[in-house]
Amino acid sequence: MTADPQFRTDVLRGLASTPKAIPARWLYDSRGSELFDEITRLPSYYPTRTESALLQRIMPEVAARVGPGRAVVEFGAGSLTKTPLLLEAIAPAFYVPVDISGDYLRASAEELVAKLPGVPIHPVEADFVQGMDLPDDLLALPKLGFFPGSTIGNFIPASATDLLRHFRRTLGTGALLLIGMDRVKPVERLLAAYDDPEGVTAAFNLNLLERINRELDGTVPIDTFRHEARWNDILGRIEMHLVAGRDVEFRIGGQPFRMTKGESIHTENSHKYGPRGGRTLLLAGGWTPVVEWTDAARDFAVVLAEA
Ligand code: AVJ
Repeated sequence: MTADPQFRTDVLRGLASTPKAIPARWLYDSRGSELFDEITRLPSYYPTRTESALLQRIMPEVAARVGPGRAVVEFGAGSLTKTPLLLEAIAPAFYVPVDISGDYLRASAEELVAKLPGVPIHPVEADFVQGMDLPDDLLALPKLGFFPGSTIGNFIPASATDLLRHFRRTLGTGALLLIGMDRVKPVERLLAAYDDPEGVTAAFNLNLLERINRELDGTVPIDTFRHEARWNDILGRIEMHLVAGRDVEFRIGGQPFRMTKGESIHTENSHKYGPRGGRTLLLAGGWTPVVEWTDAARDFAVVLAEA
């Protein structure tokens, strides 16, 4: 298999820096996406089921505020459970899933077409993180951006702000944005969600090392590493790390690396927001919150904001 040159660059650069860190997007190869899907069904991983139930409950109200005839632009290829809740409720003019992976986009668009025969789908292959323009035939329509899943939490606040500004530029004035954000909650619950007793999140994290060995000709001794979820209180985020259990040396594409016992590779951030922090982030990104909904336990928030 020929590796993505960006994967090689990110891994070699990330392992040469201090502290070691690799961008989270590389966790999601096909095995990683499968494992993430399994994570969303774990008893201790509350975000997916909490957000889905919340979306289901609030959809009549969302539909009343959003109205029909919009182009719904989802940043990411869309989930078969969450996206239909929105599209069935609001009668959009178009559904526009945007994803960097064309193959994934086409496969998921096909499944959604089957589920929602009445909604015209217009997939766009683009890297929404870099900022992008919509096809001309959609420009005249009013827009609703959809960014569920607390994916915004993967970005450090400076990048999250840039991303929200890109969304605003892509969608234009008068646009609305429906976004999911995970809430700060007791540390034990957060740690359980990111270090489940079943070991699925550990397998998801360790899969990155398998991918490195396979795609980048690596000799990383995977058994030497263990998954760790940490709550970083000052930065308000869960961090995933791969911690070396002993001093180790390995090569990646011929290049040597060494790590000392206890040293880690930081692989993912998942920022959690309180009500003020979440809304301030939206405002900093150019979006004015209009309504915010949460589940009864206040575990997860969905915010409707306007450009
Ligand atoms: C897909 C980024 C929302 O941060 O909760 C879940 C990813 N990582 N368990 C999250 C994830 C480990 C997830 N997001």
